[in-house]
Amino acid sequence: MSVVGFDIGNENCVIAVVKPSGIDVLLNDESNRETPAIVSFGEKQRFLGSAGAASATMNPRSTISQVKRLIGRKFKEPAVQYDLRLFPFQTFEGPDGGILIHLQYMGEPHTFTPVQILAMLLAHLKQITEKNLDMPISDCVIGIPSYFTDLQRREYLHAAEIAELKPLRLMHDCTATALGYGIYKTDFPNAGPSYAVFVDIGHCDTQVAVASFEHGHMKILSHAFDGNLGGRDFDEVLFRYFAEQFKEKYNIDVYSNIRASVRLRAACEKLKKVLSANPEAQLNIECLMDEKDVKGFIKREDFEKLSSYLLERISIPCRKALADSGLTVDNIHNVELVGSGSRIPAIMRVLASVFKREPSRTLNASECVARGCALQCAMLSPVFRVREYELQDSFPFSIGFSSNESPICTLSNGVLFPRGHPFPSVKILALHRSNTFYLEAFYADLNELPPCTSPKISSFTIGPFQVSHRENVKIKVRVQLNLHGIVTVESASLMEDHRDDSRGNAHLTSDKMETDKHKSSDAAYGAEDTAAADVMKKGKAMRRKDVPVTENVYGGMIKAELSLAKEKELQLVQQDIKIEQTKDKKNMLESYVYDTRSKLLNSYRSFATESEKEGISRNLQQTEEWLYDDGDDESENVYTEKLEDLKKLVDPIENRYKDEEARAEATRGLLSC
Ligand code: ATP
Ligand code: K
Ligand code: MG
Repeated sequence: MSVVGFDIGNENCVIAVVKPSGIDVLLNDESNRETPAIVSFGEKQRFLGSAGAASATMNPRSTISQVKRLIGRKFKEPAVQYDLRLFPFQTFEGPDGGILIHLQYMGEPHTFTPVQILAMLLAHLKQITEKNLDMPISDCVIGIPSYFTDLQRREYLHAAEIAELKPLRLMHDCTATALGYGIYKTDFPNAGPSYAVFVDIGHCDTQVAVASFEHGHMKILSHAFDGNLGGRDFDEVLFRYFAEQFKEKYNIDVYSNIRASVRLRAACEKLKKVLSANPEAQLNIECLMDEKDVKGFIKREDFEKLSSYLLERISIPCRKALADSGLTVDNIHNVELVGSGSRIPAIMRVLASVFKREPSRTLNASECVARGCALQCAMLSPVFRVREYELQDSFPFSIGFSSNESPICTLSNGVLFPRGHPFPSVKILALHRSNTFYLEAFYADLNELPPCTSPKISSFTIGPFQVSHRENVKIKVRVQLNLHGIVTVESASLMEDHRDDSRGNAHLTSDKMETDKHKSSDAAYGAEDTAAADVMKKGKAMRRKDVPVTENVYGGMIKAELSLAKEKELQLVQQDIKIEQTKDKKNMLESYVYDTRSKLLNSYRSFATESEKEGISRNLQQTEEWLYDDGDDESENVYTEKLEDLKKLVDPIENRYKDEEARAEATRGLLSC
């Protein structure tokens, strides 16, 4: 059993595992610590991660990146439409209003949902992990943005299921970072907790969290975000600058050419990185469009001026997180800056002015999320022992519950979990009903959410249950905001009062929230009471009976779609394996040709007649030519047969050579006795 943390970025993915010696970040097939979040569909197989990145400019229309941003979103959302215009691949609106990705694969049109693409990426990361650890894995913790909606979280779990992974937790990125920071922290102030702010600037988003740390535990006080502000937006500033310039200078419109846009965008991202270390940078792209080579130049200060509106926006979530935490800058002991998007030097200045201190970079900016996730996975895993450490996250959105149209009287407006509520958390509702009823979970304040989020989360049917005399009975409903930050009704039970005078009393009682339990991390799963057990309450004998609960989520995959997606993924995997095996066989044949050729000149020299040598050489020559020509793209069987044919010719010589070797060995053995 292994414990693994995955950071799935819009640009890069990182895998961390906890080992007895500490936390390791795993290397991918190219020996890199970061794996591009790219899935590319070639002519005959998929290319995932680094291999996908390599074919991005060759095959832009069938190469999918930034899929994380499309999970659980609607095609028509303005922010989605903005993103889709930047992507070289084709998308459509699905029947449920979601996004469908349309591409050519193996000469045929194919359609995938973002969840399927994410699953491919997860499966690839799983494969890298298994190869590294040399054992199968499934338990993991996956980082997610704190602003993910209920639906996005559920869709992430679906993707994980397709990839045959079992997330013990979907963990907010900044919470993971804070855990990795806090668990090793020893330098606490003399009195009271130590407060730190985490600012994570990635490729597409900016997330901020304020946390408090004390010996043995940490608490997230607030989360804030801008879901549309990251390194990518700075690339876009450069892209637009040069695209305009090239219209005048070279009379080319890169906007009209997908490949040219993809190449210019990639070049602008490189240029941006150069500007992080140098006061100026040059851009050179050969044959960008209309067979024209282009050149460009920009100074860092001009880049900063062009992107000043973006730089200013970074301060907004920072101030918001601080305000929501109830602290002021004077309370903050440390500001940690992470995420590779934060490497633009001007960002330091913005943060220094917001927090009135230079941010630190003590954490590994690109690995901290995965490391924190791996740690959390170890903490949650039953097979791993980790030092006792208490971790409390805070939920960024207010969630309300209503029943048959009217809010359940809890806090104002039916809010059951107000914004900033610690989670995981369980609340028990005591309702008085005589018949099957419905509960609706909804977002109580859409201003807290990314624009265009629907307020509807899910609905729950509670019932049927039997009552005598059509009277109201007391139903206890356990509502959970679980470890993933997903709202569910865990169970419902009918409370039967076994005293004689109980009837008639029940309907006088109004609906209410009975208890509010929130415990940190894994503890929350332990239900404190069992259904169908007798409980004694104020001397009364209460019997509880389970009432069925049916969940209906608004949007997302249904069971049948999920099993279809699993089947489809298996087929795609089979095809990839088939092509990989074919390549292996082809390589084997190729090396056999070269090997045998050199052996004919060396070890086989005195074991073959001239005519044998000639015959074999001719065959080798023919095979080599065939490999570059008709045999470049053949099936596995054909390569295997060719190899067998060659071996039939060569084996007699190989055998003579081996016999002689064995004789010589035996003689050596005799002599040394
Ligand atoms: P997200 O968190 O949005 O899902 P991610 O986790 O993949 O995305 P990161 O890997 O943290 O994102 O950061 C990627 C961004 O960092 C890219 O926009 C990249 O261009 C940018 N970046 C990397 N190195 C530098 C650098 N030296 N200077 C400026 N930007 C950089
Ligand atoms: K990342
Ligand atoms: Mg990130």
